[in-house]
Amino acid sequence: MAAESAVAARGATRPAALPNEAVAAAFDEMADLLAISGENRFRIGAYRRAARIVRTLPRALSEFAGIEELDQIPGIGPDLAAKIQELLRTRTLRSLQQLRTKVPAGLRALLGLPGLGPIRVRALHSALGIKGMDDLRRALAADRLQRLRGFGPVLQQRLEQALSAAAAPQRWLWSVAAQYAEPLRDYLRSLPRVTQVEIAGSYRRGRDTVGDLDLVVCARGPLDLASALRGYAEVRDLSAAGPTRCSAVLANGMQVDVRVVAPDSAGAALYYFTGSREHGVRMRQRAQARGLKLNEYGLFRGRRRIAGASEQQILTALGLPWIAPELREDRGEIDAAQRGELPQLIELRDLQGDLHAHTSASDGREPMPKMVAAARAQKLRFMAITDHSRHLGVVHGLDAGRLARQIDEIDALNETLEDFAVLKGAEVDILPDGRLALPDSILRRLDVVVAAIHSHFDLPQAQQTSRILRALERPCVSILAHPTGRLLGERAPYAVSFERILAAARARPCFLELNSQPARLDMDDVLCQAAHAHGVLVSVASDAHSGAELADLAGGIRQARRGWLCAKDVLNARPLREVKALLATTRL
Ligand code: DGT
Ligand code: CA
Ligand code: CA
Repeated sequence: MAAESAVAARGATRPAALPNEAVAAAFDEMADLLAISGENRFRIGAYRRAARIVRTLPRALSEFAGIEELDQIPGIGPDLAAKIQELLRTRTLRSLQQLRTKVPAGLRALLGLPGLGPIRVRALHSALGIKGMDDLRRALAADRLQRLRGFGPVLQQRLEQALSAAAAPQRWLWSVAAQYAEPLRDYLRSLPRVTQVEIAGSYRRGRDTVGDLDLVVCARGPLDLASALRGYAEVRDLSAAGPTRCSAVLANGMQVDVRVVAPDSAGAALYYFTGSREHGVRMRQRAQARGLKLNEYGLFRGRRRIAGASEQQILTALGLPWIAPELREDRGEIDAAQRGELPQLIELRDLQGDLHAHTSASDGREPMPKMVAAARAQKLRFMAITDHSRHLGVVHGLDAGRLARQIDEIDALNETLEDFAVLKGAEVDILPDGRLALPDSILRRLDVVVAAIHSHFDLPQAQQTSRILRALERPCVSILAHPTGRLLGERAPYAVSFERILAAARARPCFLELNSQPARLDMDDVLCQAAHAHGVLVSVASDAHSGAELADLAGGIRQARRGWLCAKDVLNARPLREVKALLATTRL
């Protein structure tokens, strides 16, 4: 009992460490509010850069030992270090609060709309008194934007479209949700009488975005969940509070559903709240067909519970092997499990190397030796350096001359490395007409050419498709990078016929990328399945712009698992010798 109350006291008073994402979000907000206020762009840029640095930091800021250590982070000076310290201590910034009193809260959201930068947002505010999305919607409906300079009919139409899309409920990147979900899970685990806490819902299924968090808490005996949640610093509000179920809203607006269950029901509850809804329906039908009843408390024959403590117990009682959460989407996984034909899903440790990474030679943040060291630290055996080709969009893109020098640099570096190979590569722009931004003469000297679209996203489908097909016909192209161009929450996939691209990739042959950047995760799970069905190997690639971003590969693997991929379906899960041979087949 004494031990228990000690844990209780620790659980109740331990403040939740502020997630790095919250620090990054505060800096982003500073930058936005300064921009709307018309502040100087260097100050704005400093906050934006700091947000990016904090977001890709592999370690929690709360673990740093004070200002001195924070100051050591590359790109973070003493002023920003003090701001981080203030955030960690007080969870806010005085300067941010002052700005908030000057700039209406709703104006910030307008910056996310297409065509609206700080200058236009300021104009909307000063000329029309617009304070947010609703005001803008009304102003558009009443044709009041006509009188403002710089708001032509095309922009007005784009704004109307974007405003209706923005009305959809907010979703969070999986990587952002993780920064809030995992500390909350750990906090709940520290409470007395709690034996198990799992994050369920779409988060556990590894979806690329998450609508809300669902946690299942298993406790022996009573648990005052509501007080526990109120005592957690990130919780802003409890929207529902009962003995077995609470809903909370976090400081950033994220909704959290928490259920408390007894040990006998822990597996059943976890299964139920992991979902998906459609998968759950199928499972209950399967139980019914066997004269059983499945719900969040267990699997029952009449009133007797025959399984419930663990998920595997329930699956076994229903005659099924383990079904990984990533597969529970009602895409045929239950039938495949029944037939014993579920794929042996790829795992992070299966990856042997990475075929898409940048260095400070183009827009990366670290020089090649640092990137290589980071790859080795991740136990990878090879890494392709694929800096950008020279192009309007990328300021430091490589032309043929600089790429030739980088090739020499890689040859020299490889001389010094044991048990690791640096592959020579480039990420080459596909121009609007399907030509590539670099000539064959230099591309032929590379081990891997990653071709990518970085402009003209809104061509009509037929034109976009033939643009890509034309690029894939080029003799040196090995991999089509981020094949749909989507940016989660920002940019829809471009219009293309994937059937034709997959058929071409298969015939050629060349490979498709699953880009692991948290906002890309491109291809999605459905396209991964299509690639597999067409027999096209997938490169699960980091697209890292710093060593720390190699950690994003874990997200790519989650998505690959959702796409039913095994290690043998993934190009860079094969040993280097095989990868080299396969890349050689892409040379016509
Ligand atoms: P999200 O939050 O939109 O990313 O997606 P989920 O899948 O996390 O959905 P959510 O949070 O509404 O519910 C979590 C899981 O709980 C869901 O996958 C299945 C289960 N669940 C929740 N409500 C219901 C329901 O009314 N009926 C059924 N069959 N299952 C439910
Ligand atoms: Ca959810
Ligand atoms: Ca939920």
